[in-house]
Parts: sequence; C-alpha cells; structure tokens
Amino acid sequence: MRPAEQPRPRVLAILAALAFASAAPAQEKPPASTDLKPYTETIAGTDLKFEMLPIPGGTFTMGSAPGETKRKDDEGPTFTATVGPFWMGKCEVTWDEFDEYAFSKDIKRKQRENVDPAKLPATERAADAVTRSTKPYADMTFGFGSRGNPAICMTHHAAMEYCRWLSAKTGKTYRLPTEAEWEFAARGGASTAYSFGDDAGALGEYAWFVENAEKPMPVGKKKPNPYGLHDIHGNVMEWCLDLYQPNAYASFAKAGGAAKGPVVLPTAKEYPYVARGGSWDDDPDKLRSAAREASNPEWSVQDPQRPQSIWWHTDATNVGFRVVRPVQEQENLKGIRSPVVKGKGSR
Ligand SMILES: [Ca+2]
Repeated sequence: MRPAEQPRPRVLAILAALAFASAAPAQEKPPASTDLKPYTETIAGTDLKFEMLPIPGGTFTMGSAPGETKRKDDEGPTFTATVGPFWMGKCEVTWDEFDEYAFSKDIKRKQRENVDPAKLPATERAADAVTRSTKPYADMTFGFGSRGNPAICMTHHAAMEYCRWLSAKTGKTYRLPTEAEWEFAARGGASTAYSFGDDAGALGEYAWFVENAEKPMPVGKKKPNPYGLHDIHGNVMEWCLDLYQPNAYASFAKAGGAAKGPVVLPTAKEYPYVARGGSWDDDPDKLRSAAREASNPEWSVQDPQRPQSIWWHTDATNVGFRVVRPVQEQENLKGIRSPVVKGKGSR
C-alpha cells in the first residue's frame, strides 16, 4: 500500500518527466519543489490525508484498436496523444474528503470554534468563498457506507467545484483529469484492454465489478495498476474533464501528428460528460482502459426538483472521481472552472 512498494514506476516517472521537459523547451521548467515524487496532501483543519502518485506523462496511442474484444466505435480511431507529467490521486475521492466541501463541514467547524474570518489564511478565505452544493434530495450514500467509501452521485459540475475548493484550500492546482490523462494513467504503459493484460478473468484481483460487488466498496483494497493507482478499473467510474463527443477521436486523428494535451472542454451544458473505468455495477468490458461512458439525464431521473439539481445525480451510485495535479498546467486549462450555472444549463 505504501508508495515504497512501487519503486519502478517512480523511477520511470522521473525519467519520463525529464524527457518531457527536454522535449518541450518552450515550456518553463517545473520548479524544483514539484519534483515528481509521491506525496501526501492534508486537508487543512482536518486530519484527512490522501496520497498523490506521479504519472510521468508521455506519448501514447489513445483509444482501442478494432480487434479489441467488445470495443465500441467511440473508442476510435486510435490516435497519438501526448500528455505532460502530473500527479494523480492513488484512490478515488472518498466521502470523508468530499463531505468537507459538499456539506460545508469545514465552514461549520470554523463557526463552531468562533474563528475570526479576518484572521484566516488567504487559502482558507478563498476556499470558503467557493460555491457549495445545495442539500441533496435524498441520502446520496444510499446506505452504501461513507467512511472510506468513494463519494458517489455528484454531478460533473460538483466534482469540478470540489477541485476548485481543494485548489483554493491547498494553493495547488487540482482538477479532474482530461480523458487523455485518465487513459494514459489507467493504461500504466500497457496497450492491452486492461492495465494488467487482456484477460478479463484476472479482473477480480484488480477491480470491483458486477461479478464481485453489489455496491461501491471501500477504496484501495484491490491490486493497483503499474502506476500504483487503485480501483482505476471499476468500483466507481470516474469523471473526466471532457465533454463527451462520440467522434472526438476522429478530429484528433485528422489533425495529424501527436495531439498535445487533447481535451474537449466543458461547456454550460449539464450533459454529456465523460466518465471512465467502469464500476461495481458493470460488466468487464466497461472496465477496459479505452471504454468511455457518457452522462445523461437518466442519471437524475428520480430528482423531482425543477430545475433538477446541478450538484447531485439521484441515479448515479456508480459515478465518482479522482483528482489530478498537473506539473505544468496546459494553456487551455489554466484557471478552468465549470461553466454550468443553476437554471441556465441545457440538457
Ligand atoms: Ca474507479
């Protein structure tokens, strides 16, 4: 479970990061303090910690080849993509972490302790100013358990706002991964259907899915992928930054050469966004590294409110997310935040 158990990816990470830096002389060199090493982030004011692992970045073939079993058309055509180095959460974001933001536990604690807002550090004041979710229509854990369990049922907008809150609180850039970053990380260098090979028969060692789980399971209990990421296949599928376009890869492929930091930016539309990795409720093929899922209004079908919540999906107990932190943010993602506004979104 400790990062020390994965020395190989770490060495590779540093080497690849150096290679990326030298291949991109136009970019500023990352400051020395952002050396690609695993680190533990602490959420200020709490004893909550989560681990971030280095993902080296590099050039890879994105999507699945026509011969891959049960592939879908939106996974192709394959194209060459380059992503910069970044850190990624070792595990999916848990309720413990998400509750601090979504239910304003951090603000309530400061109020209980009569903390003078004027005396708070700038990071805390900035975090407190980030918009919070409205109260959910129902218990969003659905009785599936909270402590140590992945947070579920949040919208793409809510996941993006959590990242904005976390960024303000830590003074670092945290956000959702782009689809390209997610797939690069999930593959862990492998071009096979799963990070461990093509044999779905081995999936039970690495993942919670329909054959061994009836609900979301506590994070980090299965074998990690080559980069040390747990539950990258299965448990909860994970929000990516990208608006879902079934033909996105055709555009990237058509441009020729390696697509640098390919991403389809989010819009004011509430749907459809990409979720990756499949879930506890899915068959093996949905857990493949290249498989793409698109959110849709069915995910809120039981929400009786009009307009429906921009924060919670009442029918998405299999969606969650994990965060990334870029070493150097790509130009078109600097300062990115969700453009969704209550009552103004289009479905
Ligand atoms: Ca997952």
